[in-house]
Amino acid sequence: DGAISRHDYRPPAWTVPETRLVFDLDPATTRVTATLSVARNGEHAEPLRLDGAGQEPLAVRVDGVAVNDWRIEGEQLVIPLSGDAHAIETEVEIAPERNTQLMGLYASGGNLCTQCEAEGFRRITYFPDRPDVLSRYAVRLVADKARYPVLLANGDPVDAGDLPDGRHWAEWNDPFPKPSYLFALVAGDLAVNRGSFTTQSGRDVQLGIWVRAADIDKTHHALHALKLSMAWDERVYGREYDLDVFNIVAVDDFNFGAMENKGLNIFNSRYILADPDTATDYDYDAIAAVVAHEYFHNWSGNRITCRDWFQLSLKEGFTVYRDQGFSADQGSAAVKRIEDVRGLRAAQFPEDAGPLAHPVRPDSYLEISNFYTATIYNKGAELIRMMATILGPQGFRAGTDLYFDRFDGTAATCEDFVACMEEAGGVNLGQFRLWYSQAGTPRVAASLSHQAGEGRATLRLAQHVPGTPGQPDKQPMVLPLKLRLFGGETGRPLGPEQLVLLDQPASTIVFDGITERPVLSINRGFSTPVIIESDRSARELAFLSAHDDDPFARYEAMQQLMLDTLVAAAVEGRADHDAVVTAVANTLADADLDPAFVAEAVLLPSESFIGDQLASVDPEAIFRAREDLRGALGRRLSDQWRHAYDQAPAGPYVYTPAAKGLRRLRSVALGYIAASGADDAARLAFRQFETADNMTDRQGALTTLASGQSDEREAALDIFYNRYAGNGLVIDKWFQTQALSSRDDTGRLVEELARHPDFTLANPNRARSLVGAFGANQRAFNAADGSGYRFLADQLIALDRLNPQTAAKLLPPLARWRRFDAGRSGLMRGELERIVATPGLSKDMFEQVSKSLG
Ligand code: BAL
Ligand code: ZN
Repeated sequence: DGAISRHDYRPPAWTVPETRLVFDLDPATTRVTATLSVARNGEHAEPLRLDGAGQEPLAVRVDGVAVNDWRIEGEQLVIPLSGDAHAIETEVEIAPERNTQLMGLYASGGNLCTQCEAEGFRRITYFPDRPDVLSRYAVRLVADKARYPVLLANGDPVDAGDLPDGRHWAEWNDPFPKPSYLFALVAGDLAVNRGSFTTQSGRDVQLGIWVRAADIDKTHHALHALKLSMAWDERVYGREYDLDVFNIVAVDDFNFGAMENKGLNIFNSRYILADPDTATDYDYDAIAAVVAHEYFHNWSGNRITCRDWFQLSLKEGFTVYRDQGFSADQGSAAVKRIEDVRGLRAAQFPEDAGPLAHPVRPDSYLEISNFYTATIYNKGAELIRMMATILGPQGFRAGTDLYFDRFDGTAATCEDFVACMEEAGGVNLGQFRLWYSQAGTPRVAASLSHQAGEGRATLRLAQHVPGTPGQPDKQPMVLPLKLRLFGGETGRPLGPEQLVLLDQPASTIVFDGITERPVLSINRGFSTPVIIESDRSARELAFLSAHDDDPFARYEAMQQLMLDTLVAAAVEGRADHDAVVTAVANTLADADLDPAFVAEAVLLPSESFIGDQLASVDPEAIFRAREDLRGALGRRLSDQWRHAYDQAPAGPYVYTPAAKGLRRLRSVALGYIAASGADDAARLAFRQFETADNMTDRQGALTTLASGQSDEREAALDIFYNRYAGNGLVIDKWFQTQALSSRDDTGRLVEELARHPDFTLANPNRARSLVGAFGANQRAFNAADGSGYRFLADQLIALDRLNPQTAAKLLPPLARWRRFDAGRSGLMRGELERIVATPGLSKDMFEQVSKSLG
């Protein structure tokens, strides 16, 4: 059935120590001449197999002599070879301007660029397109000089010159052997913001951020973040940069967020371009995080790459963990942890609980593009975090040093990484390895009892890992749980924080010397990515939300209290808001707290996260329960919200943790003022919208207005659109804000927006801003008449023809059909069946839909 299995891995029959590529670049027809030095790998009589994508080989030469005994098998070019080492030359022609998949060489905004991960290089030239074939690349680019004055590729520049016919050339050499997925070139009319960085050993590196000339003023934040990342990786992991240049190019049409090509990162422009007028604080944070992530890949991904794509989390999980650490060090570590856990719960937990669940190291796939998931990335990062917790800071650093040292220049496996942790940390991670092979989010039942007479507390823990596709029965995992007891009367900690490794199905922990009624703080810092089912009362949760010394646990207690309240309201119609109102009031009144933390703590859980707690999702009941609680909080704490709203940072916009926190709290407060039904809410929001000197405040106000019914709503949307017409990234926000709005007619508005002249499926950011955002809008998407499902299916069928990879990533909202009532699930299934019956469906979409139905 075309599935690829991890257990079928075999080392490559031929290696390619050296690769020389010549590109005669043109958007309509680009000629690629590839010369591969190939070497037989071991004793065998296998021919050379080069991956392609349907190109016609215009010439095949072996050791300089044209041959015709080659054949095409499937999409591979098969060349019989007699000796142990040969020079293989092929020529093909490709058409970048017709490449709508945005994989391989393609055109974006008048420039030419590449994206090769995972299997895009085969769309450029014939090559063993697998990550364990590492080659040294020398590249010559030839192009029209007026149209493409800038010619970039991996590695260091060698030479450049002019040709007689208005064309010019540039040569680049990358001394580091790399897999083909890290190949990159860019030809374009670009301006550069240059910087430099001196490494810890004293080498000067030229940095360049390349964008269209009009955007050059929006590159300072990214350049600054790059320098911070380079210094951070030296300080925290001892990793130094290794080439003379490091270039980043921003392009508007991009499937991923960015790509870590050696020495030539190519970025989705949304993760480079920022100024206060067009980018929110969230954008600034994300830019720094993605710049850091791609830079960190230079070691965790490029110097050490993956043996095969089943090992994807080796580089992605580890690199996400590294970028999370970097971001935590730039501001509030507590707030960063809260944001990361919220992201994990929004994307990874539902994935792990549905038909697309897969282990962090999968066992099989049809299309690897479908495995760039929250499980590989974010759950993968949690696995690294747990090992760091188990080993402690010194042990973990010794482990990463050993890993970088031992596997530098190779293609490694997840197992290699874990073995280094084990060896350097002096621990046994045998059972821990189940985290790589077992899918599903473990559930931990925790129950604390107090034997007052004996001065003892007893904590009973039990774990359960739910069945997932292909894995009905699970073994118990190793769960590193940080916990601490607090005195319910005095608020004092009853002993230090403990790290408990729960590795049995059930376990009992006894605490002696507990005379005061204890309250349980568990999974502090979210030390293990599980669902805790505890029997803590509303009173205990409110207590922890005010007294826990771990900020994450404090946030978590508040979330649990809110969740319990909202679930009771949605399921039983019981609307008892008192405990939440009191707890939120206490948090708002606590002057010692960081406003950024307060903003996170007082925010209600999302509609979809509430839905995840229910046996069957009732989108309308959840929406109403949440709106009721928002309204009650808004009305009953009206003065407190007004007070928070008035605490604006002084002076013009600055991107600092303190100013960012105040802006965030203000926008949350504005949301509650609007929820209260206050007469002046829309006026207040509109005034903020009009007077804001930055996008954070402007979009915050627009978000509040977009869900309402006021006259100001229409006015603000028009002003916003006209002000930013032509700025694609901001117009994306205009589409997204409306797609995420919670009005009774949001579904109809989204259908209208899909007919807007600025809407196009050809640009992935635009497609995601409308179609992706709408899929995340639980109530609107799950309209009982199935209109949301039909809309998504129509869009996905159209997008699949252009760009299967981006289309397939937007499918998961439909995969959740089992979570809904019979009416909705029937309608969702109907759309899945319609998609899968579409002639010419991509492998990407087929895999996602068939697994969803299965
Ligand atoms: N490697 C694909 C993009 C990223 O994760 O950095
Ligand atoms: Zn990555």
